[in-house]
Amino acid sequence: MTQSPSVRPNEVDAVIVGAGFSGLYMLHRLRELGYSTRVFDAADGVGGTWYWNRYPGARCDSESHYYCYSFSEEVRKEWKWSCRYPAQPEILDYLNFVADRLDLKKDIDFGTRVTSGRYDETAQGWVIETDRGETVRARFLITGVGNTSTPNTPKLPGLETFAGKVYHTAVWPHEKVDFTGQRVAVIGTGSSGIQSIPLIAEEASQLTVFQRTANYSVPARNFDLTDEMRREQLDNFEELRRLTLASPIAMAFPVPDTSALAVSAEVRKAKLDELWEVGGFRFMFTSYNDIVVDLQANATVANYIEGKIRETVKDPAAADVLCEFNHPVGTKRPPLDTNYYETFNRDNVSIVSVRTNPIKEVTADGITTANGDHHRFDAIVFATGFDTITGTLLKLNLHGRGGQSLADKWKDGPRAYLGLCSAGFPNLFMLTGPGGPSTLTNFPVCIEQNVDWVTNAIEHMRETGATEIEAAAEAETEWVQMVVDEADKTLLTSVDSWYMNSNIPGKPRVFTAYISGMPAFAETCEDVSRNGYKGFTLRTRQPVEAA
Ligand code: NA7
Repeated sequence: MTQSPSVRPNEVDAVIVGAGFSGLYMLHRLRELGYSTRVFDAADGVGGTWYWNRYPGARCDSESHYYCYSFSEEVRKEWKWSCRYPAQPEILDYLNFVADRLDLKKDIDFGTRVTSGRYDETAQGWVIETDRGETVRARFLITGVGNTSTPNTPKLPGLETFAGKVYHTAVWPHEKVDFTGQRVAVIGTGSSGIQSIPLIAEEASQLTVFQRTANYSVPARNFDLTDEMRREQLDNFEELRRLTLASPIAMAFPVPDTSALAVSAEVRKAKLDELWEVGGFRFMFTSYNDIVVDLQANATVANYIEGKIRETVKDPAAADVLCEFNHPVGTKRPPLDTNYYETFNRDNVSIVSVRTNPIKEVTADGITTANGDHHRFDAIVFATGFDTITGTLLKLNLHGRGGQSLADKWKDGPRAYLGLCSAGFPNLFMLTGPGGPSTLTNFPVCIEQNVDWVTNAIEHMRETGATEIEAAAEAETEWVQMVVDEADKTLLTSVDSWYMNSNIPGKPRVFTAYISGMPAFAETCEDVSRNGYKGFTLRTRQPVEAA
């Protein structure tokens, strides 16, 4: 049974924000080592992103056997994934299963949002406030708030006058939304739009897709797992884990070692044909090693995908819009789909290019575009993504040393050493934080590494009597610069994307992810701790002298 907030301690070793993949494992590690913890989550249950994103078609793009925790052999053996890419309800069931198996829920305050955090320099700890009016003191504040957790709803003129229903994929109702017989608009063609459009199209009487950026989607080719496949994955766990840990994107498949330009067009086509049938991220990430670093290599794959789209979509005008590319393939988060392009062959589906024909206004009964066309709708679905990376962290309203706010410190872009700690904000750890590799990797692997490293740092402090850990400003500056310099060696900084912090007008345009891969990141973190927490300052609180 969940304890009521009033009987929980208001002074603990650590406060953890978020009860998704990160927060749950963090709680488990700290509790196992005897640290007192409070965990807060605004949701009424565990799951983080998988709690909120319940839109039709929501599913994982990493394969199930490595999109999960690895730390517990029991969990691994007791849980059975149904398919290659599980849908949201199954992933949420998994996280509930883990939380129950490890008895985590009793230590989580659900339905509670952290509204502020202030670092008390004298006490060397955080003072955290919640929307339930509670104040909790903790030596450590650990955020596990995810990177895609604050929805972005564009401020379309007139939206408030719309008389129909408005949905956002990231805060989908818990009950089924029935679009049968309805005229529906979907705005946005990132992963969420691409996953939901085919299913909404099956119900709606008419579906209009508003596309700002044409995306390069690859078939997921989901399939059910047989007992034999599951047994094989378990039997080969060590080898698959080795592959995962050696992979820059932390996925259990081999890293390609050939340039797309080093082979003939025929050989390249044969390889891409083969991988197109395999589907999933294997298409992009096991084919050639220079797709996101060399424009010419990139074009070979982009052209291949364009060919597939034009082969699939029968209406040339719709295909033209779907191929209105303005960025190299792989420079925005690559989506995977099931029947996305095929959906545009349905009589009830059409597409509008917002790039050439922007939305002028929303009226009571629909959407008017710049060319004067008026589309009538019963429902509008925003699949417009998130105030990514920094959105939720900044909403925590954190103030560090000298009362400086994180929002002020990050006004020109996020700054964090190892993507985990920010100078001036001692004893704050940001799991999967900005400047770390998480958004370019398979999350659970990065999360486990982050949590283990933070746990070791806290253990090191306990062993040495240190009470405060803080990233040094110079180490942080070097890290932030290195993140940008490494990204500049690729094509990813040449476009607007949420990796570039530039998916929403007004955000500072700066690359936010460590691009050199999970193995290099893990090794760097190890090197930092092996060398006395290089780049950090550790301090010990002096006892207050008696008057
Ligand atoms: P994304 O990937 O940020 O996609 C959002 C989509 O919405 C994308 O096509 C945007 O176009 C579009 N968008 C955003 N604002 C507007 C406005 N004002 N008008 C029209 N279209 C707009 O979010 P998702 O939810 O799909 O996926 C997020 C991540 O979750 C995903 O990458 C996975 O990691 C899981 P843009 O490309 O910005 O021009």
